[in-house]
This record gives sequence, structure tokens and C-alpha cells, in this order.
Amino acid sequence: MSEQKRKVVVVTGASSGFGKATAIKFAQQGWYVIALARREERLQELLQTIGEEQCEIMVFDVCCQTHIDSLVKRLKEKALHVNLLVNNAGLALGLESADKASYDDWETMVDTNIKGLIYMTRAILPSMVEAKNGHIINLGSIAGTYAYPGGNAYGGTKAFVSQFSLNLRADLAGTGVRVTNIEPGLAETEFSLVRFHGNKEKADKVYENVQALTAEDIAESIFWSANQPPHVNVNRIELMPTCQAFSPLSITQ
Ligand code: NDP
Ligand code: 8X3
Repeated sequence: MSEQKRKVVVVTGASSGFGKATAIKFAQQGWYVIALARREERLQELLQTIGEEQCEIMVFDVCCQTHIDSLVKRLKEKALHVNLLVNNAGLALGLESADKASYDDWETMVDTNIKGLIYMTRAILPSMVEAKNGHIINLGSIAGTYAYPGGNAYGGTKAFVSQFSLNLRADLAGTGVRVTNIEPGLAETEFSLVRFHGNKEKADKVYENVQALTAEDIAESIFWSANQPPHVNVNRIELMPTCQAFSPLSITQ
């Protein structure tokens, strides 16, 4: 069977968490997976798990235009049409209040969560529009809707993802290309380990004694969105663990 007889999904940030679970889920369901991330060892492990028949990997930084260009070149050379792009790579760094936050952390979040996501989208979209077939699924967050102390720039990047997703819908009306924003709440992945710059004790505390969402829960919602009939566009899915809810608005004197 030629690769294109199977649907093709590109997953950014496939080396852990949601991206890894999504790559596995789609491969199990017969899709051909192109898995991208910076950590090669993790990608090799994923390749072993899924199998080379079903998956290819690429060491890839969404902030690097050369990497994006070489992906597009590789797709063209292999005559692969991308049916689905999952813009999942992203991160939160730090939880300090805005007056104490690190400039470097803010810059990395903007570069990855915003610029990486829009440049990936820009690179893949023309082939989808031409084929009148495609789907962009972005990973937003509840942090893009609900503010919390220390969320500052991270929440801002995810609000961008939410609005960018809606604006893509406006541009793509009539093309057959679909756009979905998945907006999860607390989910146990490497997210907190990254947010706290590798402090495992601090990261583990976030998930202590609570039943957070799992990476597989999110992969399931991505898979469900992608498998609606072509006339159905899921604009957004917001999901939280049952243990999480909204805090009251604060009033200080
Ligand atoms: P993880 O830290 O487990 O996974 C993040 C993935 O992104 C890793 O595979 C990492 O791979 C990749 N990544 C980070 N920076 C880059 C980059 N510059 N280029 C390519 N890949 C990159 O976290 P999650 O799975 O939880 O997060 C996935 C997405 O979901 C993020 O966008 C996050 O903001 C969002 N999210 C997470 C929530 C949570 O509570 N966990 C809730 C809501 C949204 P590598 O380091 O190998 O490059
Ligand atoms: C991650 C969810 O609530 O930790 O995007 O910001 S939260």
C-alpha cells in the first residue's frame, strides 16, 4: 500500500505528553504519522513503539525556519499530502508574576507557542487549500481564556492560538480545510517539569492527590475532532479534569 492510501498526520512535539499519545493513537488507527520534536532519542523510542511502516521521525525545532522548509521539501519529494497538522509543540516557562518573570522565558514561549505554530501552519496550508482537503488542530489551553496568577505570557500565547484558530476558519471558509482548537486544563505530562525548569519535586506536587487529565484523554479528543464527517468542523473543545474548576474573582484592598 502506498503511503498516501493512508491518511497522513504531522504531529509537532511528538516526543512526550499529548504529542506522543496522539502519534500512537493515530498510528493505531491506521494513519501514517510524521513525528517531529527536538529530542532524537525520544523520537527513536516512539519509532520503535509505532514501527517504521506506520511512522517517520524528524529532529525538528518549530522555531527554526530551515527545519520547516526542509519538512515541506521532504513532503514534496515523497509526494505526501498532509491530511492533518497537529500544532502541539509548546510550553509554559515559569510561574512568577509579570514584574518578576524572565525575559528569556517569555521570548521562548512567544517563539514556540505563537511563531512556531503560525509558521508551521503557513508552510503546510497551501497544499491543503490546493487539495481542498486538510485539517489544522491547534493546542490551546484553558489558560487562553481564564487568567490565573503567574499565567501572564503563557496565557497570552494561548489566547493568541484561540483567536488565530478562529481567524483561520474565516480565511479558509469554502476551501474544505478545517480548523480546531483543543483547550485542555490540568493534564499530567512533562508540562510542569518544563515549566519549573526541571525541578521534579515542584512538578510532581502539581499532580499530587488529584486526578489530572491524561495525555491519552487529549489524544482521544484530537482523534474525535479529526474523524468527524467532512461537513462538520469542531471549532473548539475545552476540557478540564473534574477536580479542576474556576476560582472566584479576587478583590483586594
Ligand atoms: P510536554 O512537555 O509533555 O510536551 C511538549 C512537547 O513539545 C514535547 O514533545 C517537546 O519536545 C515539544 N517542544 C517544545 N518546544 C519545541 C520546539 N521548539 N520545537 C519542537 N518541539 C518542541 O507537554 P504537553 O504534552 O502537556 O504539552 C503539549 C501542548 O499542550 C503544549 O502546547 C502545551 O502548552 C499544551 N497544554 C498542556 C496542558 C497541560 O496541562 N499539560 C494543558 C493545556 C495545554 P522536545 O523537547 O523533544 O522538542
Ligand atoms: C496548561 C493548563 O491551567 O496549567 O495550559 O495553565 S494550565
